[in-house]
Amino acid sequence: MIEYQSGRIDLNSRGKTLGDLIPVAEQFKPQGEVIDIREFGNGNINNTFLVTLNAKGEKHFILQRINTRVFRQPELLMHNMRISTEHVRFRLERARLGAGRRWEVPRVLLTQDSLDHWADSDGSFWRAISFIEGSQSFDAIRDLYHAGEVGYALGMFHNFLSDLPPDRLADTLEGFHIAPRYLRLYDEVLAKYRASKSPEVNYCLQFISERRAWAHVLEDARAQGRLLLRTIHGDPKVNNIMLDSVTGQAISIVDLDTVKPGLVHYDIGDCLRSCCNPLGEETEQWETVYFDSDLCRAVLEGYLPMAGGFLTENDFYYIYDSIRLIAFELGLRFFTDHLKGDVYFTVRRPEHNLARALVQFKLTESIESQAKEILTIIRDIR
Ligand code: GN1
Ligand code: MG
Repeated sequence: MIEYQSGRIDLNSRGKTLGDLIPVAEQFKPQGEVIDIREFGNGNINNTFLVTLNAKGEKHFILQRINTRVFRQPELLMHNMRISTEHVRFRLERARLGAGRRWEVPRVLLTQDSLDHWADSDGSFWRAISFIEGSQSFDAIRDLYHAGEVGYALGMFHNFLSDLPPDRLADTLEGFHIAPRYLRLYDEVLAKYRASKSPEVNYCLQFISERRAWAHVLEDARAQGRLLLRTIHGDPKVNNIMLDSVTGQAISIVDLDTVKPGLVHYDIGDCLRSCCNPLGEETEQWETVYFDSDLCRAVLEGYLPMAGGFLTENDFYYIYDSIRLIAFELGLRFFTDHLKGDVYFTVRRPEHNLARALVQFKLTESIESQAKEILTIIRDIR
Protein backbone atom coordinates (compact mmCIF):
# COMPACT_ATOMS: atom_id res chain seq x y z
CA MET A 1 0.00 0.00 0.00
CA ILE A 2 1.27 3.45 -0.84
CA GLU A 3 1.07 5.83 2.11
CA TYR A 4 1.67 9.55 2.01
CA GLN A 5 1.69 12.17 4.70
CA SER A 6 -1.35 14.37 4.30
CA GLY A 7 -1.12 18.11 3.96
CA ARG A 8 0.43 20.44 1.49
CA ILE A 9 3.96 21.55 1.40
CA ASP A 10 5.17 24.83 0.12
CA LEU A 11 7.17 24.05 -2.98
CA ASN A 12 7.33 27.39 -4.71
CA SER A 13 3.81 28.01 -3.33
CA ARG A 14 2.45 25.83 -6.10
CA GLY A 15 0.51 23.67 -3.68
CA LYS A 16 2.25 20.44 -4.58
CA THR A 17 1.53 17.49 -2.34
CA LEU A 18 4.00 14.87 -1.29
CA GLY A 19 2.38 12.46 -3.74
CA ASP A 20 3.36 14.83 -6.54
CA LEU A 21 6.96 14.10 -5.69
CA ILE A 22 6.88 10.46 -6.85
CA PRO A 23 7.77 11.39 -10.44
CA VAL A 24 10.57 13.56 -9.08
CA ALA A 25 11.92 10.71 -6.95
CA GLU A 26 11.67 8.37 -9.93
CA GLN A 27 14.08 10.54 -11.91
CA PHE A 28 16.83 9.17 -9.70
CA LYS A 29 16.45 5.56 -10.82
CA PRO A 30 15.28 4.06 -7.52
CA GLN A 31 15.91 0.32 -7.33
CA GLY A 32 12.33 -0.44 -6.35
CA GLU A 33 8.85 1.06 -5.99
CA VAL A 34 8.51 4.35 -4.10
CA ILE A 35 6.21 3.51 -1.16
CA ASP A 36 6.55 6.62 1.00
CA ILE A 37 7.80 10.19 0.82
CA ARG A 38 7.88 12.42 3.84
CA GLU A 39 9.42 15.68 4.92
CA PHE A 40 12.66 15.05 6.71
CA GLY A 41 14.72 17.03 9.22
CA ASN A 42 14.34 20.68 10.11
CA GLY A 43 16.39 22.43 7.44
CA ASN A 44 16.04 26.19 7.31
CA ILE A 45 16.94 26.61 3.64
CA ASN A 46 16.29 23.62 1.34
CA ASN A 47 13.27 21.27 1.21
CA THR A 48 14.31 17.79 2.30
CA PHE A 49 12.38 14.52 1.94
CA LEU A 50 13.00 10.93 2.91
CA VAL A 51 11.96 8.54 0.16
CA THR A 52 11.21 4.94 1.13
CA LEU A 53 11.44 2.14 -1.42
CA ASN A 54 10.04 -1.31 -1.60
CA ALA A 55 13.42 -2.79 -2.41
CA LYS A 56 15.79 -5.55 -1.41
CA GLY A 57 18.89 -3.33 -1.17
CA GLU A 58 18.88 0.29 -0.03
CA LYS A 59 15.47 1.14 1.34
CA HIS A 60 15.73 4.92 1.56
CA PHE A 61 17.21 7.94 -0.06
CA ILE A 62 17.15 11.67 0.52
CA LEU A 63 15.50 13.89 -2.05
CA GLN A 64 16.13 17.63 -1.88
CA ARG A 65 14.95 20.72 -3.62
CA ILE A 66 17.72 23.26 -3.44
CA ASN A 67 16.74 26.79 -2.52
CA THR A 68 18.12 28.69 -5.49
CA ARG A 69 17.40 32.09 -3.92
CA VAL A 70 20.17 31.21 -1.48
CA PHE A 71 22.36 28.94 -3.62
CA ARG A 72 22.31 30.88 -6.88
CA GLN A 73 24.51 28.42 -8.76
CA PRO A 74 23.38 25.03 -7.50
CA GLU A 75 25.59 23.20 -10.03
CA LEU A 76 28.53 24.47 -8.00
CA LEU A 77 27.17 22.75 -4.89
CA MET A 78 27.22 19.50 -6.78
CA HIS A 79 30.74 20.19 -8.03
CA ASN A 80 31.99 20.79 -4.48
CA MET A 81 30.16 17.75 -3.20
CA ARG A 82 31.79 15.56 -5.84
CA ILE A 83 35.32 16.84 -5.24
CA SER A 84 35.07 16.71 -1.44
CA THR A 85 33.37 13.31 -1.15
CA GLU A 86 35.80 11.73 -3.64
CA HIS A 87 38.65 13.07 -1.56
CA VAL A 88 37.19 11.78 1.70
CA ARG A 89 36.56 8.37 0.16
CA PHE A 90 40.16 8.18 -1.04
CA ARG A 91 41.44 9.04 2.43
CA LEU A 92 38.96 6.75 4.14
CA GLU A 93 40.14 3.71 2.17
CA ARG A 94 43.62 4.30 3.55
CA ALA A 95 42.63 5.29 7.08
CA ARG A 96 42.70 3.15 10.19
CA LEU A 97 39.57 3.83 12.20
CA GLY A 98 39.28 3.04 15.88
CA ALA A 99 38.21 -0.48 16.78
CA GLY A 100 34.61 -1.23 15.83
CA ARG A 101 34.09 2.13 14.16
CA ARG A 102 32.58 2.83 10.76
CA TRP A 103 32.53 6.04 8.76
CA GLU A 104 30.11 6.70 5.92
CA VAL A 105 30.22 9.25 3.13
CA PRO A 106 26.93 10.30 1.53
CA ARG A 107 26.71 9.44 -2.20
CA VAL A 108 25.11 11.57 -4.89
CA LEU A 109 22.54 9.55 -6.86
CA LEU A 110 22.42 10.13 -10.60
CA THR A 111 19.39 10.58 -12.83
CA GLN A 112 18.31 8.43 -15.78
CA ASP A 113 20.58 10.67 -17.92
CA SER A 114 23.49 10.24 -15.51
CA LEU A 115 23.23 13.82 -14.24
CA ASP A 116 23.72 14.81 -10.61
CA HIS A 117 20.48 16.80 -10.51
CA TRP A 118 17.13 17.13 -12.20
CA ALA A 119 15.41 20.39 -13.14
CA ASP A 120 11.62 20.19 -13.21
CA SER A 121 9.36 22.26 -15.44
CA ASP A 122 9.15 25.02 -12.77
CA GLY A 123 12.93 25.30 -12.90
CA SER A 124 13.26 23.73 -9.41
CA PHE A 125 16.63 22.08 -8.83
CA TRP A 126 16.34 18.58 -7.39
CA ARG A 127 19.06 16.22 -6.28
CA ALA A 128 19.20 12.91 -4.44
CA ILE A 129 21.64 11.58 -1.88
CA SER A 130 22.04 8.18 -0.28
CA PHE A 131 20.58 7.77 3.19
CA ILE A 132 22.91 6.43 5.86
CA GLU A 133 21.02 3.35 7.00
CA GLY A 134 20.90 2.53 10.69
CA SER A 135 21.63 6.10 11.72
CA GLN A 136 19.87 8.98 13.45
CA SER A 137 20.55 12.53 14.56
CA PHE A 138 19.14 14.85 17.22
CA ASP A 139 18.23 18.55 17.20
CA ALA A 140 19.74 19.14 20.62
CA ILE A 141 22.62 17.52 22.43
CA ARG A 142 21.72 14.58 24.70
CA ASP A 143 24.71 14.06 26.96
CA LEU A 144 28.49 14.28 27.30
CA TYR A 145 29.02 11.12 25.25
CA HIS A 146 27.00 12.59 22.37
CA ALA A 147 29.03 15.81 22.61
CA GLY A 148 32.30 13.85 22.37
CA GLU A 149 31.02 12.00 19.31
CA VAL A 150 30.02 15.25 17.61
CA GLY A 151 33.52 16.61 18.23
CA TYR A 152 35.04 13.39 16.88
CA ALA A 153 32.93 13.67 13.71
CA LEU A 154 34.02 17.23 13.02
CA GLY A 155 37.63 16.23 13.68
CA MET A 156 37.36 13.30 11.24
CA PHE A 157 35.90 15.58 8.61
CA HIS A 158 38.58 18.26 9.02
CA ASN A 159 41.29 15.66 9.13
CA PHE A 160 40.16 13.93 5.92
CA LEU A 161 39.90 17.27 4.11
CA SER A 162 43.01 18.87 5.58
CA ASP A 163 45.00 18.01 2.44
CA LEU A 164 42.37 19.10 -0.09
CA PRO A 165 43.52 22.54 -1.31
CA PRO A 166 40.52 24.81 -0.75
CA ASP A 167 40.96 26.48 -4.12
CA ARG A 168 39.76 23.25 -5.75
CA LEU A 169 36.32 24.16 -4.42
CA ALA A 170 33.99 26.87 -5.65
CA ASP A 171 32.65 29.63 -3.43
CA THR A 172 29.03 28.52 -3.46
CA LEU A 173 27.77 31.13 -1.03
CA GLU A 174 29.65 34.38 -1.13
CA GLY A 175 30.07 36.08 2.23
CA PHE A 176 29.00 32.99 4.20
CA HIS A 177 30.27 33.32 7.81
CA ILE A 178 31.98 36.62 7.06
CA ALA A 179 30.71 38.59 10.05
CA PRO A 180 31.54 42.08 8.69
CA ARG A 181 29.40 41.31 5.63
CA TYR A 182 26.46 40.37 7.85
CA LEU A 183 26.93 43.65 9.71
CA ARG A 184 26.85 45.58 6.46
CA LEU A 185 23.67 43.82 5.40
CA TYR A 186 22.17 44.52 8.83
CA ASP A 187 22.94 48.23 8.47
CA GLU A 188 21.32 48.32 5.03
CA VAL A 189 18.23 46.56 6.33
CA LEU A 190 17.99 48.83 9.37
CA ALA A 191 18.13 51.87 7.13
CA LYS A 192 15.27 50.54 4.99
CA TYR A 193 12.87 48.75 7.30
CA ARG A 194 11.34 50.16 10.42
CA ALA A 195 11.64 47.77 13.36
CA SER A 196 8.81 47.73 15.88
CA LYS A 197 10.46 48.87 19.09
CA SER A 198 9.45 46.01 21.38
CA PRO A 199 11.69 45.32 24.39
CA GLU A 200 13.03 42.24 22.57
CA VAL A 201 13.89 44.22 19.44
CA ASN A 202 15.57 46.92 21.54
CA TYR A 203 17.60 44.26 23.32
CA CYS A 204 18.84 42.92 19.96
CA LEU A 205 19.67 46.38 18.57
CA GLN A 206 21.66 47.21 21.68
CA PHE A 207 23.32 43.80 21.78
CA ILE A 208 24.61 44.16 18.24
CA SER A 209 25.79 47.73 18.62
CA GLU A 210 27.90 46.81 21.67
CA ARG A 211 29.75 44.08 19.76
CA ARG A 212 30.09 45.34 16.24
CA ALA A 213 33.72 46.46 16.42
CA TRP A 214 34.85 43.14 17.89
CA ALA A 215 32.92 41.13 15.28
CA HIS A 216 35.72 41.68 12.76
CA VAL A 217 38.07 39.56 14.83
CA LEU A 218 38.35 36.48 12.59
CA GLU A 219 38.35 38.38 9.30
CA ASP A 220 41.05 40.71 10.62
CA ALA A 221 43.16 37.70 11.60
CA ARG A 222 42.64 36.26 8.15
CA ALA A 223 43.60 39.55 6.45
CA GLN A 224 46.77 39.64 8.57
CA GLY A 225 47.66 36.13 7.46
CA ARG A 226 47.25 34.76 10.99
CA LEU A 227 44.49 32.37 9.91
CA LEU A 228 44.41 30.51 6.60
CA LEU A 229 41.60 29.29 4.41
CA ARG A 230 40.97 25.56 4.46
CA THR A 231 38.23 23.24 3.28
CA ILE A 232 35.39 23.48 5.77
CA HIS A 233 31.92 22.02 6.30
CA GLY A 234 30.19 25.34 6.99
CA ASP A 235 27.27 23.93 8.99
CA PRO A 236 28.44 21.27 11.48
CA LYS A 237 25.53 21.70 13.86
CA VAL A 238 24.43 18.86 16.09
CA ASN A 239 21.71 17.50 13.80
CA ASN A 240 24.09 17.17 10.87
CA ILE A 241 26.12 14.55 12.74
CA MET A 242 24.73 11.07 12.16
CA LEU A 243 25.01 8.52 14.96
CA ASP A 244 24.79 4.77 14.68
CA SER A 245 21.29 3.94 15.98
CA VAL A 246 22.60 1.07 18.09
CA THR A 247 25.98 2.20 19.42
CA GLY A 248 25.45 5.98 19.40
CA GLN A 249 28.86 6.42 17.78
CA ALA A 250 29.23 9.16 15.19
CA ILE A 251 29.40 7.61 11.73
CA SER A 252 28.92 10.48 9.31
CA ILE A 253 28.51 14.19 8.81
CA VAL A 254 25.83 15.21 6.33
CA ASP A 255 24.48 18.38 4.71
CA LEU A 256 27.48 19.07 2.52
CA ASP A 257 26.06 22.12 0.72
CA THR A 258 28.32 24.58 2.45
CA VAL A 259 31.54 22.59 2.04
CA LYS A 260 33.81 25.26 0.60
CA PRO A 261 36.88 27.35 1.40
CA GLY A 262 36.66 28.99 4.82
CA LEU A 263 38.23 29.17 8.27
CA VAL A 264 38.03 26.03 10.41
CA HIS A 265 37.03 28.47 13.11
CA TYR A 266 33.65 28.94 11.49
CA ASP A 267 33.12 25.20 11.92
CA ILE A 268 34.50 24.97 15.45
CA GLY A 269 32.39 27.96 16.52
CA ASP A 270 29.27 26.66 14.81
CA CYS A 271 29.64 23.18 16.24
CA LEU A 272 30.13 24.47 19.77
CA ARG A 273 27.36 27.08 19.67
CA SER A 274 25.05 24.29 18.56
CA CYS A 275 26.24 21.47 20.86
CA CYS A 276 26.73 23.40 24.06
CA ASN A 277 23.22 24.86 24.09
CA PRO A 278 21.29 22.07 25.84
CA LEU A 279 17.92 23.75 25.22
CA GLY A 280 18.54 23.71 21.46
CA GLU A 281 18.42 26.57 18.99
CA GLU A 282 14.66 26.31 18.51
CA THR A 283 13.67 26.64 22.16
CA GLU A 284 11.00 29.20 23.08
CA GLN A 285 12.60 29.61 26.53
CA TRP A 286 15.22 32.05 25.31
CA GLU A 287 15.64 33.71 28.72
CA THR A 288 17.07 30.49 30.18
CA VAL A 289 19.42 29.59 27.34
CA TYR A 290 22.97 28.94 28.49
CA PHE A 291 26.29 27.63 27.23
CA ASP A 292 27.33 24.43 29.01
CA SER A 293 31.10 24.42 29.41
CA ASP A 294 31.21 20.71 30.37
CA LEU A 295 29.75 19.93 26.97
CA CYS A 296 32.30 22.29 25.43
CA ARG A 297 35.11 20.30 27.03
CA ALA A 298 33.60 17.04 25.76
CA VAL A 299 33.28 18.34 22.17
CA LEU A 300 36.85 19.63 22.13
CA GLU A 301 38.14 16.41 23.71
CA GLY A 302 36.49 14.51 20.86
CA TYR A 303 37.69 16.95 18.23
CA LEU A 304 41.32 17.67 19.05
CA PRO A 305 42.82 14.16 18.87
CA MET A 306 41.52 13.97 15.29
CA ALA A 307 42.29 17.52 14.19
CA GLY A 308 45.02 18.72 16.53
CA GLY A 309 47.72 17.63 14.09
CA PHE A 310 47.14 20.48 11.67
CA LEU A 311 46.06 23.26 14.03
CA THR A 312 48.63 26.02 14.53
CA GLU A 313 49.39 28.21 17.52
CA ASN A 314 47.27 30.98 15.96
CA ASP A 315 44.44 28.56 15.32
CA PHE A 316 44.29 27.78 19.03
CA TYR A 317 44.50 31.44 19.91
CA TYR A 318 41.24 32.21 18.06
CA ILE A 319 39.12 29.26 19.22
CA TYR A 320 37.44 31.18 22.03
CA ASP A 321 36.62 34.11 19.72
CA SER A 322 35.19 31.71 17.17
CA ILE A 323 32.74 30.24 19.70
CA ARG A 324 31.56 33.67 20.78
CA LEU A 325 31.49 35.04 17.24
CA ILE A 326 29.52 32.32 15.47
CA ALA A 327 26.78 32.43 18.14
CA PHE A 328 26.65 36.22 17.81
CA GLU A 329 26.77 36.06 14.00
CA LEU A 330 23.89 33.58 13.80
CA GLY A 331 21.84 35.83 16.10
CA LEU A 332 22.66 38.76 13.83
CA ARG A 333 21.64 36.76 10.75
CA PHE A 334 18.31 35.71 12.32
CA PHE A 335 17.59 39.22 13.56
CA THR A 336 18.38 40.81 10.19
CA ASP A 337 16.06 38.33 8.52
CA HIS A 338 13.35 39.16 11.05
CA LEU A 339 13.69 42.86 10.23
CA LYS A 340 13.66 42.13 6.53
CA GLY A 341 10.45 40.08 6.71
CA ASP A 342 11.78 36.49 6.86
CA VAL A 343 13.19 36.15 3.36
CA TYR A 344 16.14 33.83 4.02
CA PHE A 345 15.41 31.32 6.81
CA THR A 346 12.21 29.28 6.66
CA VAL A 347 9.94 30.36 9.51
CA ARG A 348 7.32 28.17 11.16
CA ARG A 349 5.55 30.76 13.31
CA PRO A 350 5.28 34.57 13.61
CA GLU A 351 8.40 36.22 15.04
CA HIS A 352 10.25 32.92 14.70
CA ASN A 353 13.45 34.58 13.51
CA LEU A 354 13.30 37.08 16.37
CA ALA A 355 12.99 34.23 18.88
CA ARG A 356 15.91 32.43 17.22
CA ALA A 357 18.02 35.60 17.40
CA LEU A 358 17.27 35.97 21.12
CA VAL A 359 18.39 32.38 21.72
CA GLN A 360 21.74 33.03 20.04
CA PHE A 361 22.28 36.35 21.82
CA LYS A 362 21.55 34.78 25.22
CA LEU A 363 23.98 32.04 24.32
CA THR A 364 26.60 34.63 23.37
CA GLU A 365 26.12 36.36 26.74
CA SER A 366 26.59 33.06 28.51
CA ILE A 367 29.76 32.37 26.51
CA GLU A 368 31.09 35.82 27.42
CA SER A 369 30.37 35.32 31.10
CA GLN A 370 32.39 32.07 31.05
CA ALA A 371 35.31 33.36 28.99
CA LYS A 372 37.85 32.37 31.63
CA GLU A 373 36.59 28.81 32.01
CA ILE A 374 36.40 28.30 28.25
CA LEU A 375 39.93 29.63 27.74
CA THR A 376 41.12 27.24 30.46
CA ILE A 377 39.43 24.29 28.73
CA ILE A 378 41.12 25.18 25.44
CA ARG A 379 44.49 25.48 27.18
CA ASP A 380 44.06 22.20 29.11
CA ILE A 381 43.26 20.02 26.14
CA ARG A 382 45.94 21.29 23.79
C1 GN1 B 1 20.84 27.07 8.00
O1 GN1 B 1 19.25 24.97 6.43
P1 GN1 B 1 20.13 24.52 7.53
O2 GN1 B 1 19.32 24.29 8.75
O3 GN1 B 1 21.00 23.36 7.11
C2 GN1 B 1 22.05 27.94 7.63
C3 GN1 B 1 23.17 27.76 8.64
C4 GN1 B 1 22.66 28.06 10.04
C5 GN1 B 1 21.47 27.14 10.34
C6 GN1 B 1 20.90 27.43 11.70
C7 GN1 B 1 23.19 28.00 4.03
O4 GN1 B 1 21.19 25.71 7.83
O5 GN1 B 1 24.23 28.66 8.35
O6 GN1 B 1 23.66 27.86 11.01
O7 GN1 B 1 20.45 27.33 9.33
N1 GN1 B 1 22.53 27.57 6.29
C8 GN1 B 1 22.75 28.50 5.34
O8 GN1 B 1 20.06 26.39 12.06
O9 GN1 B 1 22.62 29.70 5.54
MG1 MG C 1 22.83 23.31 6.23
